[in-house]
Amino acid sequence: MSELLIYINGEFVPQAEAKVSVYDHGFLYGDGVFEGIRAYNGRVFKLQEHVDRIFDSAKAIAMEIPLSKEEMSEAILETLRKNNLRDAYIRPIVSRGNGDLGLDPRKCEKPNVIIIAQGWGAMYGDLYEVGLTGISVAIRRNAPDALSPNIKSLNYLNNILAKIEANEKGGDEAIFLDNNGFVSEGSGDNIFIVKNNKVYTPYTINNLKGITRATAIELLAEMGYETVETNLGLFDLYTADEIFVTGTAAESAPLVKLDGRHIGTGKPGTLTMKMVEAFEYITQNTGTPIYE
Ligand code: PXG
Repeated sequence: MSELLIYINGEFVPQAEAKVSVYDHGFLYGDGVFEGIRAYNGRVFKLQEHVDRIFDSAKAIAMEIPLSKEEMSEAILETLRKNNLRDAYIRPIVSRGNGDLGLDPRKCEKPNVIIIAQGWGAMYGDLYEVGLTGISVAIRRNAPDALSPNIKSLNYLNNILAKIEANEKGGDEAIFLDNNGFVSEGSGDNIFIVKNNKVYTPYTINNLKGITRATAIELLAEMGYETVETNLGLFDLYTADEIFVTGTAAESAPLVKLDGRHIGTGKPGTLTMKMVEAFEYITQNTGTPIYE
């Protein structure tokens, strides 16, 4: 693969030279926000929604992105064009910027805006057919009144600790509970369950307002299923007929085992597989065109 061009503050820089300062507060403190976006078949899926979300994340941490939403969208498209990409994973990052070793964000003159785009291979491979194994982890999701999980911030240590714990215990994905014992989300995806032909998902107070989650709710509605947002406990997950997770990376993926319990039949469920298909269709056939 030829060297990628990375967008840094309005310029395109070869990968090997794409660097940020050691005084960048994103590096020093996780002080910044990011997005994970995908392009399929020459179109960016839910571009506007992702751009809106990174601006909301920035707003929540009192940081002003030095671009308009239109400029950010165009920069994302231009990064894809510069790299001749049609199927890609796109990572916009906005950090507070270069400061000094102190915490004070007022020392950071201007946010750094970076966009990395690269060709994409499926995250979980054949696990779509086989299904994922989940582990409910001991570490709790960040409390909404400490660091809201609604902010897609550069501080993903909570998620990484969950991933380490799930890996250690032999799982593909971690399932987080919040400090009240309510189901929150996976380390990088939202959770849905199917029970007696009804679909449930947690409220978004304790998880990321997933764009794939919102898409799943729409697709389910088109299939005649209303998704009920409610508090869920581990009991609800263990006794569900089906569980699937949704995310930009995972799309919609079946979770067939949790903490040693088979979920439903232990095979990907009927509605889950319909969702996998519906996702494939919507991602292949909608989105913002890159080249025209
Ligand atoms: N929860 C969390 C904590 C996430 O990070 C989601 C839910 C799903 O949101 P979307 O909007 O993507 O449906 C995410 C998104 C990765 C990776 O490499 C993770 C995400 C996005 C891209 C890559 O694991 N997480």
